[in-house]
Amino acid sequence: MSSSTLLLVFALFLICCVHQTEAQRGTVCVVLSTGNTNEDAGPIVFNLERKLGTEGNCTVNYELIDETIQPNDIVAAREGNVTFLNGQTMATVEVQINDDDEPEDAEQFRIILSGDSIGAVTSTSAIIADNDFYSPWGQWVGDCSVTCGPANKTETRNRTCIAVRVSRCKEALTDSRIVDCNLPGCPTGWSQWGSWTKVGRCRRCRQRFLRRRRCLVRRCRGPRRQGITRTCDTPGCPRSF
Ligand SMILES: [Ca+2]
Ligand SMILES: [Ca+2]
Repeated sequence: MSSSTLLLVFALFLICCVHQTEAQRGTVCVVLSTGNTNEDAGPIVFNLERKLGTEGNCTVNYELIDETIQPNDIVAAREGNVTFLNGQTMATVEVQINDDDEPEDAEQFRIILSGDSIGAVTSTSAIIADNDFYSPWGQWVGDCSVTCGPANKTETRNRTCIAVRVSRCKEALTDSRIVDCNLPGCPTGWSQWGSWTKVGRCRRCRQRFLRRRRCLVRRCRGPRRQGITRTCDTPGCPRSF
């Protein structure tokens, strides 16, 4: 056998070995799993699948590329790698996302695989949908129609649409509820008598005084006011009659 023939056989042997090694090790493709999600429903999970062989360990690198996302939208390293162990066919890359408070459009990023063992599909995109449509609810507001005793009141609260597109706000902006007024029980009967107060002017050393009390319930029996006549507190008037 000539030297050129030997060289050709050796080259074919090497090619065959390489193909055999790749066939045994397989290749890894990315399969989008939870590609699109609301920003409060993370993480986004990319499934990686190993095909055409599962012998030995197989490592692929990945990179997360910003397409429209902001720097703080993803709470994860932008680079990493995944190792499939012998016999392993599936693995995942989980990307934690940030549930911010900023109204914004949906945002997109991409995962890209690299390495010696990557397959035909090495990249796919994921979309983070915004969930910031409304302002926080305001305070509950409502008054009771009575000042004491059992009663309910209707309270309302409001919020505003803060979404980038107003059409996204499909839920109510006003909320209401009926709650107990939680008032103290109403007093029974009359209040205490008030102090005596002068009525009119002092005439012939006599002065009319009056005091009143207030009914604290729906109806009361008895006088609402009392009157009395006293000596005027004026020099020259007798001390009493
Ligand atoms: Ca949010
Ligand atoms: Ca947001």
